Amino acid sequence: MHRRAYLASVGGAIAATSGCFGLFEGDYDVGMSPTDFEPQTLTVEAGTEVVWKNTSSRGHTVTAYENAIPADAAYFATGGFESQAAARDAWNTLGEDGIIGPGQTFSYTFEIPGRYEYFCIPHESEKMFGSVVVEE
Ligand SMILES: [Cu+2]
Repeated sequence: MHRRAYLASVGGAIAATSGCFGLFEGDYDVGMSPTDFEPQTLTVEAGTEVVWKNTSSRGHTVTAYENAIPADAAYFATGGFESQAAARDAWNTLGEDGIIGPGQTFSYTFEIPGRYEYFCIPHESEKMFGSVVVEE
């Protein structure tokens, strides 16, 4: 069973009442402004599917830092790349491969506890970083 993370940044009481149909149930867990992931840090339980949505008008990526995820976790990146180098290469040589356009989503299910750091390739220099903390 995979659980969706629903707005971890709101209070527990509100989140608890959102159920299957509540006002606060979004269709994503992490939004993307022009230069930030929101929230920048999301904490979920193991087995949670996290959905990112590009809520801005700029193209972004969700690209894991392969040395900043748990050792036995699967690498993840928009575009389905299997390594950080492959994701960067594709972006640079294939023309923004792996991009998430405005309104598009990406999801990844976090099975292994630990801390996962990721970034957006085109806005790394603008410090567009995020992290997901996965608890047992
Ligand atoms: Cu970006």
